[in-house]
Amino acid sequence: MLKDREVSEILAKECAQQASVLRMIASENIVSDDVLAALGSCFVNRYSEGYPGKRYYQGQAHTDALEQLTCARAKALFGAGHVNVQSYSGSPANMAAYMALCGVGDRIVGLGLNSGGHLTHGWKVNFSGKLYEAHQVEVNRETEHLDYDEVAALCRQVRPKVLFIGTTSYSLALDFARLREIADECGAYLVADIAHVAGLVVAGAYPNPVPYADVVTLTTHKTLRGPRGGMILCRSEHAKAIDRAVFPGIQGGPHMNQIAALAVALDEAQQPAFRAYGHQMVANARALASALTSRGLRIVSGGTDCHLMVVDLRPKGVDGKRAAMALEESGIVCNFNAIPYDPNPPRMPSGIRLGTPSLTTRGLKEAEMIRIADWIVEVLDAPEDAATHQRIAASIHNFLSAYPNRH
Ligand code: DSN
Repeated sequence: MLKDREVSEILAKECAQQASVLRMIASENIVSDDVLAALGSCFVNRYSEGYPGKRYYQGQAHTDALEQLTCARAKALFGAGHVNVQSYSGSPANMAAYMALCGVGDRIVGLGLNSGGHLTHGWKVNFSGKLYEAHQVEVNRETEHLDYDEVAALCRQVRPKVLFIGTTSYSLALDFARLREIADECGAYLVADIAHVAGLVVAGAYPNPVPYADVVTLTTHKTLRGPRGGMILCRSEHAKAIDRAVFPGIQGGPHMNQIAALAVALDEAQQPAFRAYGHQMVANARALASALTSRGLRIVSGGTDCHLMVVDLRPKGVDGKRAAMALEESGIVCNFNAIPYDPNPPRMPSGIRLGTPSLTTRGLKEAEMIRIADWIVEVLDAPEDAATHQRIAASIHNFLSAYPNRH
């Protein structure tokens, strides 16, 4: 309980809500009490511009030790040549990758937003689409798979300085070896953005791009189950350029409390239990995708190799926004999401995105995914029926009392 009663009340309500609903936003998770404690530690009081041994402020013995420990853990976990743990989040990490590898106006190729990429992969209203000559590759219209021959053809035509590939809603595993070949063929740097799948990579449940990519960017708070933040892994030859792009290129002082929490999360991620957790996220997503498919829904790209999926709702005649609202009223929280080549506008797209990281952290397994699929379909069949929504929300509240909202 804080002295500030107003904030305390909001906090208490938020905690209660997080515990009582199925949190299926694919980019969210539940951190451990130790990660939370490190995030709220005395490191929040520090200012530490620079890097270990080269700070612009005095009194850095412990911040240096902390940052060195965090980098060592990250290097070991991902097998990377160099690590920078100072990025505030994923978008600044991606900005640093561009700044390190190319100049304003250079050509880049990235995965389109509706094909499962991210704003920072060259989307026109983002810095990446404004500062660079961005070309977007889309998934194949028929298969909704990334067609590597199409990527190669676009790269041959564009000859980008950087091929920037990563996913926020593309559910199939990427072939990083093939992407490396494509980048080499046109003389491009390869950047892999594994913000979503970083925890799966650590668990061995998703391919590791580190042997293939020049630079790998990630967020630390999704499947990796750490604090909100970003991280950059790179080949040693890019270390100086990456570090200079992060500081002083983009940021000032690193958030040392965030780095402390990251160190704790990385230690948790190297425990054997995390390996099982990573594989369970994927098993749960596959069980959910299969149950939804057998109940008449369509999974974009035909299935999932990771912790998430985009569900095409058109078979149910409901749009993504309406569905997401009805699901929220029913105790299921997710986000509306475009499908590839979506005929509907972005604020009212044809799909929703569902993810399993938080549910898996709570201990839910394949059998529970089938129950969740039943609830989801019941809501989608009655998107305007408040009584159905309230009944399901109460059932979910009751059901979740058996699964602690922590780990
Ligand atoms: N906005 C995040 C997501 O939900 O996937 C990506 O940055």
